[in-house]
Amino acid sequence: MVNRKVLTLDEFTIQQLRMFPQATGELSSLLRDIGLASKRINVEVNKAGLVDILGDHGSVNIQGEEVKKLDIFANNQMMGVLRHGISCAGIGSEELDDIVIFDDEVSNQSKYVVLFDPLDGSGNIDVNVSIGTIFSVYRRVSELGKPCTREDFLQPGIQQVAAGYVIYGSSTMLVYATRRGVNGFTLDPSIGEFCLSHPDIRCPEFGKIYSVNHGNFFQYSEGVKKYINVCQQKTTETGGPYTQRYIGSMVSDVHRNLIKGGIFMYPGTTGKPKGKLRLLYECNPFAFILEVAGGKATDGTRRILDIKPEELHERTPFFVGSKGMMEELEGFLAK
Ligand code: AHM
Ligand code: MG
Repeated sequence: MVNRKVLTLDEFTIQQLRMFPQATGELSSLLRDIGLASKRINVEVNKAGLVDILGDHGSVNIQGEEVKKLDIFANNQMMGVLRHGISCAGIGSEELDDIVIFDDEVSNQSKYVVLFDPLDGSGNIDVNVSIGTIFSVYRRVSELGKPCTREDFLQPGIQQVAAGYVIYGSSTMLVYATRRGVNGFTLDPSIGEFCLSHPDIRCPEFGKIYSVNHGNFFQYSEGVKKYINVCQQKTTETGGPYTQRYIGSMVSDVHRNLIKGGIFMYPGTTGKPKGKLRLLYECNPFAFILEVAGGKATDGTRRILDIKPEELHERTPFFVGSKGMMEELEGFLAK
């Protein structure tokens, strides 16, 4: 039986809209569009082990990495709903080398641009590990009525209006943040709707989990190594040792730490001083979500949300999580 006490994503966004009579509903409509794309992606991700959709697509993306077929499917779904909706003037995607400006009568009047990683962690698809979609929404700085411009996409993360992710896990969840809060919705497959399951998510100030690729340990800076050592030790201040958990699928790793409390790190290495993760598609959205939930995010020295991007695909070292644990880490990085 359908539980009428539970709000669906649409009902929730409309309820939010009603609290602000001056709002136009464009953001709600955009979130609905993303919800629809993610339901379609979810269907294909669930079938991934069954159909001949797995495997390399044979092309290489702008980052020089293999592209799987599902990445392309997910990219096209996201781009399709946003192009056909009324709220988005253009998109940037981790899978595309350049932005796509929609440039039609309706889109040129749209307030927002959206950046997304359509299927993060897709290297995990063929071993049935949770993967996700990450998105980030900015208000345009270019003139309404005209096509959007590159400047709309290269804004610092602090200008995000909303950010979120979908996790295709043991259940499928959509979590999104606006400045007013972070809310999580679980897909009820029986009605095909995202239902509010995690209202007003707050990240615990301390947690017991640290997440990092230990394989790179000897390539990290001394500060990062020392902090990892502290995570492994029992001290009266930290109450450690902490538990190490690293799925290698950022959406799942950060989602778990957001809910349970913890810290996620993708530091620079001697070979790759800027690490692996992309500022615009991966780090900014999670930095925004975690900050709204009470956590912190830095590149080791700077607040992620203050970084002015120079390129669409730039990478940055990334540290994100519970406020208290981030402050512990900062103590080591400053030394
Ligand atoms: P992708 O965008 O190519 O999928 O890569 C990003 C993923 C993140 O989800 C994850 O945190 C990271 O790569 C894991 O990288 P590594 O295997 O180097 O630890
Ligand atoms: Mg990614």
